[in-house]
Amino acid sequence: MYFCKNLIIMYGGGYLHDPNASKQQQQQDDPVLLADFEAKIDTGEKIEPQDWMPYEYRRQLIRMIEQHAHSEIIGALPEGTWITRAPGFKRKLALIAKVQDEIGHAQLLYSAAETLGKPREVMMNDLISGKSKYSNVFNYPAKTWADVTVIGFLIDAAAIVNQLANAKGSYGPYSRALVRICAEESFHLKQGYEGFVYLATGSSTQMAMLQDALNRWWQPIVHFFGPPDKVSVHTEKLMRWKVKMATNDDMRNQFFSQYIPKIWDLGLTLPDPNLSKNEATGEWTFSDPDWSEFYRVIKGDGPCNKERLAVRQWAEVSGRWVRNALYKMNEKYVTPLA
Ligand code: FAQ
Repeated sequence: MYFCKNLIIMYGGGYLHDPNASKQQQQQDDPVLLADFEAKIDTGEKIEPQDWMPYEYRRQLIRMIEQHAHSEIIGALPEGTWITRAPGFKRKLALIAKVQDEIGHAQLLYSAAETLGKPREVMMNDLISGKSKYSNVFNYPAKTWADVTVIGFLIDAAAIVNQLANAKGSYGPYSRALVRICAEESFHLKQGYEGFVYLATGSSTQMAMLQDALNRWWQPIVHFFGPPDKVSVHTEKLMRWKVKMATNDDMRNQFFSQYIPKIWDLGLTLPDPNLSKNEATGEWTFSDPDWSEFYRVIKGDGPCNKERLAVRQWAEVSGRWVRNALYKMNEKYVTPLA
């Protein structure tokens, strides 16, 4: 807590939590400061934590970075359950390293969100109480080893499309964190693709297992980029402030162009008879996925939401003694006799 308070003071993040300001006062932005801020954004300058920023810019960034950080730690869970069952020593090692990287990404992202004034403990409480969102895709089970390769290949690929775009965004700490995260994600993508190709070119049983996993994951992956632009709530404002650098539909289309050909080349199919590309425009046609399922999942009612949060709640309670020990660094501890 001491550390968080220092961060807030250091970066001026108290703006969001000023106890003396009413909500209305906090939301009223000085028009001159706002014009300067928008001019900076237009010239491509980065916004840093100590800079003045509109209330809504700060609020939106906290929302997005926090959801991203939560997605990383929850995202480690479906693959994490496969560490002990990964086929062979090398695949175990690679999976351990990947899962560890995802947790590291969460650390970077929580730190970036903290520079905006929301303490990590509050973010963690909002996750485990179910108040905060995290990516839809991590609420589905990884039933077989093929699921792990689909996650490593296609979900990491989808994350890279999104994060490479966001890495060019206006908020310094977030964009710098994303540069490093993308470098690591590209290794994940390589290990996912290698495992995916191995199954696709293996026995008919391996191929069937992969096809089954792909069929189950396709719709959640299409959902991953968010609702269509015409109903996306935040895109317009976030694009204006260069927090998002591409729309949901553009990112989804880019992902289709880069990865559908790779899937088809391996002789696999996708569970959408309408998938086709207009070569002249580069636009893909696809069946509208079931968006009611997407909203149900992100509101907490997916196949694994309860299980995922239960793991985080358990980790919070059973790791509390470690955090308490860290916060009281000056306290003397008994030296163990044995
Ligand atoms: N899941 O107005 P929009 C990873 C919500 S990291 C859940 O279009 P926006 C690494 C949205 O929050 C994956 N909720 O929203 C890894 C909003 O609800 P709210 C995470 C979603 O923000 C790989 C509502 O719908 N990446 O995978 C989703 O403009 C492998 C309206 O939507 C990031 O978080 C969704 N998919 O655009 C780890 C990147 N989509 O808050 C382990 C940063 C939308 O009003 C293994 N985030 N919603 O209640 C973004 O780029 C954006 O937030 C989007 C959504 C593009 C995800």
